Amino acid sequence: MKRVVAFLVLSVLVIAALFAGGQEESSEQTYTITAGIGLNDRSAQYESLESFKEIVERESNGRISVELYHSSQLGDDREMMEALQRGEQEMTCPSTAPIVPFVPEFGVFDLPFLFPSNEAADYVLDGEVGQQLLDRLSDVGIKGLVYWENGYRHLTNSVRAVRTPADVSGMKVRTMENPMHLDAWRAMGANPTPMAFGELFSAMQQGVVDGQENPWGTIYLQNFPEVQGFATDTGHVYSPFVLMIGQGFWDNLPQDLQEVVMDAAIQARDTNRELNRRYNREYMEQLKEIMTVVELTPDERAQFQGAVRSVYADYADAIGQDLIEAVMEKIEAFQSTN
Ligand code: TK8
Repeated sequence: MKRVVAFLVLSVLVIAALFAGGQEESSEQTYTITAGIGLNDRSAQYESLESFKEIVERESNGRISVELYHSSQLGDDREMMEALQRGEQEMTCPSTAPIVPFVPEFGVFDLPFLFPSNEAADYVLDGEVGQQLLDRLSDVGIKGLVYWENGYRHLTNSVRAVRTPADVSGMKVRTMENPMHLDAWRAMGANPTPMAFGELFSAMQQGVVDGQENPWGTIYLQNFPEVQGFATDTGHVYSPFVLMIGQGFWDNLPQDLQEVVMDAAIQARDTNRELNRRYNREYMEQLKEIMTVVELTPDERAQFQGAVRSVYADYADAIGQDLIEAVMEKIEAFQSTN
C-alpha cells in the first residue's frame, strides 16, 4: 500500500513538473512581423521577402513569424512608413525617393545619373555613407536594416518613341512623390505629376498620365505594356530599396532575435540583388517582343544628362553638399579600383 501511495505521489510530481516545463516553454515570448510592399507577388522584391521570411522563421525556431502583403494591400510606401512609426506595422521596403520627406539626406540617391553601375551602388550603399543614412532613420522612429535593389529606372509612355528630351516635351509623366524627381522631369521638358505607385496603373489606363518610369522588371511584371506602347532605356536614376522595421518593435526584440532578423535581411539582400538583376535583364528582352523599346545612343543619353544637370546645384543645400561629395568620392574610389 505504501508503495502504491509513493508511486501515485511520484506520478503526480512528474506530471506537475512536465506541466510546469510546458508552461515555461509557452510563456516564451513570440513575435509577428507584418511586412508590406507596393510591388506584386511576382516581383524580385516579393520573392526576396519570401526568402527573408523562411530564414527568420527557421532560425528563430518559430519565435518570429513573418506575414507578407504585396500590391499596396497595406498602403503605399509613405503610408506604410507612417504605420511603422505608429507601431501598427513592423516592416516595409520603400524606394529611397519616398523616404526623403522623412529624412532629406536620402535625396542624394535621387540625383540623376549618379551611379555608373549596380556594383558602384552596392559599394556606396553597403559602406559607411550608406550606413550613416540608415542610422538617420532612427530619428524618425524607424530602424533601417539594409539596402535592397529596385534598380535603374527607364521611361515608358503611350504617345511616341522617345529618343531625346525634345520628345518628352509636354508629356504627362508620373513620378514618385519627391520634389527632385518632379524638377528633373521638368528640366527634361515633361509635365510631371507625383502619385503613389498603387494608383499608377489606372492613371495610365485612363490617360491621366501618358507615361511613367520604373525598372524593366516592374514594367513587365506589373503589366504596363497593356497601357504603354513605348519604352526608352533612359536609366536616368538608380533606385535603392531600404528594408526597414519599426524602431519600437526592434528595441523590444531580444538581442538574439535582432541578430536573426539582421542576418536574414543581409542574406535576403544578396538573393534580392542577384534575382533583381537577372529579372531586369531578362524582362527587358521580353518587353522588346511586346512594345517598342528604344535604346539610346551615347549622344542621345548625353542630351538627357545635360538637361538634368541643374538639379545637382539646385538640391545641394537640401541634401548637403558634403554628403553629395562624399558619395561622389566613394564612386570614384570604386571606379579606380575596378
Ligand atoms: C513600390 C515602389 C515602386 C517605385 C515607384 O512600392 O513608386 O515607382 O519604384 O517600386 O517603391
